Amino acid sequence: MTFIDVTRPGTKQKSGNLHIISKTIREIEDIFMRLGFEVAEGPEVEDEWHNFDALNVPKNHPARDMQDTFWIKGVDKTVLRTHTSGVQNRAMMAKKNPPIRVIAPGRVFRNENTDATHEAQFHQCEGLMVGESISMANLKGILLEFLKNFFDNDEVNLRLRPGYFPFVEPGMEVDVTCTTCGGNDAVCNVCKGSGWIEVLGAGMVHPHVLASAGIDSKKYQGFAFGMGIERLIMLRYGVDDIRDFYDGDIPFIKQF
Ligand code: 2NM
Repeated sequence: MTFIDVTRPGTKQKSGNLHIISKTIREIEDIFMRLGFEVAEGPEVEDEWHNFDALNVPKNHPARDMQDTFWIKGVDKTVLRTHTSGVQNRAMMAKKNPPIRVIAPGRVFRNENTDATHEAQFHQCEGLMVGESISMANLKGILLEFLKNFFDNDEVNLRLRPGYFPFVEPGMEVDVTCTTCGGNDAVCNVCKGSGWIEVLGAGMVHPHVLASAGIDSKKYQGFAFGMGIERLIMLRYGVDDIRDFYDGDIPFIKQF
């Protein structure tokens, strides 16, 4: 009988790790699940109706242009989704008896030039809550709870400014207390001394959007919001170029 020499140590295996985007999506899901939200997913190749019509985006809206949206060549009325709102439409359709609380994280696509803060593909997390007597107070409460958890800071505050998104009315832009200086640095290079950073879009779901999903907009109201995941990560860790996430640079990826 021959014995194999087993005394030589094996080669050490290098272990990989989840990408910071995957990790952050899981973390965002955990926060919203604790607030009673379900997580929903849907297709990245979407039909025009789910991506635009059901969301009250007018037929002639510039967002539908080829410059802003990737239309699939040779397939009629089909796009790479520009947001995850189609997922929320399906969630509303599937569960017509509110309350509905759902978030839709995932990859989205915009046909635009890339620079340090823009990529042709990035990740979003949208959220939606529909029920009887849902108001902006609920929107503010949920978002504040999310931001405090995400930035792990109870001092974090938010403010709402008017903004326009076709799917909501009224619509607003949401600023968070500057996570770098806390509003205490007049020459802060992140908030430019204003003390606030824009991190989210939000609003009360437009009655047309509820109606497209078969929900009685006289009886039910809802709020919705959308945030860019890369942007949140950049703020939290001080990453200054969105392209770093996709360069496949191992030292960059390993540091999270
Ligand atoms: C945003 C801003 C405001 C949004 C709307 C919906 C839906 F499907 F319920 F209508 N989902 N997400 C929304 C609203 C997204 O992103 C900046």
